[in-house]
Amino acid sequence: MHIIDLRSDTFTRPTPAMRRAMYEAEVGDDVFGEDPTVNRLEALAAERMGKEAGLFVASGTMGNLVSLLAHCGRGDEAIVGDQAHTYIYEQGGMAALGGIQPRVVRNQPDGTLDLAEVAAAIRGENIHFPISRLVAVENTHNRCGGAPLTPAYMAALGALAREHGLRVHVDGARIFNAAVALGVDARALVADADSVSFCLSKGLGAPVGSVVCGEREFVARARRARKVVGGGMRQAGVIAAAGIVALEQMVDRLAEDHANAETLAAGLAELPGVEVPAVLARTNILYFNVVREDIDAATLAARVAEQGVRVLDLDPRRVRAVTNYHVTAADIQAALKVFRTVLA
Ligand code: TLP
Repeated sequence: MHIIDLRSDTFTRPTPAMRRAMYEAEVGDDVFGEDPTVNRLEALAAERMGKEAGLFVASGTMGNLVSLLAHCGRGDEAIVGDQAHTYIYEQGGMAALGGIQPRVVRNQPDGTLDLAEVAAAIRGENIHFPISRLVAVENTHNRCGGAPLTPAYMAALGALAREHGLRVHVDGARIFNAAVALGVDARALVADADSVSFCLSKGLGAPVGSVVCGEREFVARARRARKVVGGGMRQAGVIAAAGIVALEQMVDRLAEDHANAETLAAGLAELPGVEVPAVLARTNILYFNVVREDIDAATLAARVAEQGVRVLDLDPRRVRAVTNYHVTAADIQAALKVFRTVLA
């Protein structure tokens, strides 16, 4: 059976060009700063983000963790969205490993944090209070329908943060999806942030890795944090090589994933009892709600899986489908046919 895997863009496998680059990669001991391929990737990533320096890390989770450890001390507070990956899906790493207290603000449906709510969450000067150190946002926002945050929003958030002496971190796991969907340079999305962590191993197709970017001093602290969490990876050039190919060859084609997601969204919205929430701009993540008595999200996911279409039921009524470069426009039509059969 031909499998159409829409569970996540994390399922993407390396391209032939990546395999070749990995095979041929020049390597050294990266803990000593001597892996030329890692150094090349870090410089390239920093350049693409408009930041001074970059740090190659094992995963998006590690990227966020070492960024938070580099920004915040024990007992400091980090303002995060209630739907944030850092808050929901990272085992509370900031608290567990960094003693950082998350201060939760509701995410708006478009993935933003309301600036008045952020302002209200910032602590005043008082011996009883923790110190507000950081505000973290997610772009694109995974649980908010893959919504991209705009440069205008980031500028306003950055101004608020600076006014109160807070730093800004962007969980930019899918920052290039945001950039492509909005038609802006990724630099414009992080110009007002002190740090960004973006993933090579999602829509960009690399097998492993993320890069944290920011000022040189911040990256030096993040590098120390990476070491203490066991992320010093030695001859990591073997995987960094695929990351370079990802940045050079896989960014522009994300537009195809977005177009496929839009086709899927439009087709699903026509089916009885399916709701597709609107987004500012469609990226590669699509959530839809199954609002019917006779079938819930888990049953729907199981039924379409029998016919080769894989999606994730993340909540009882919510299903997630993520387009990626293994899924063609023809696959989307085939998947819609399966959904039509199951939901008829
Ligand atoms: N997200 C995964 C799952 O954990 C849900 C996925 O399939 O979407 N930030 C964001 C916004 C993410 O979506 C993810 C992964 C991460 C960070 C963590 O990246 P990894 O999985 O590399 O640790």
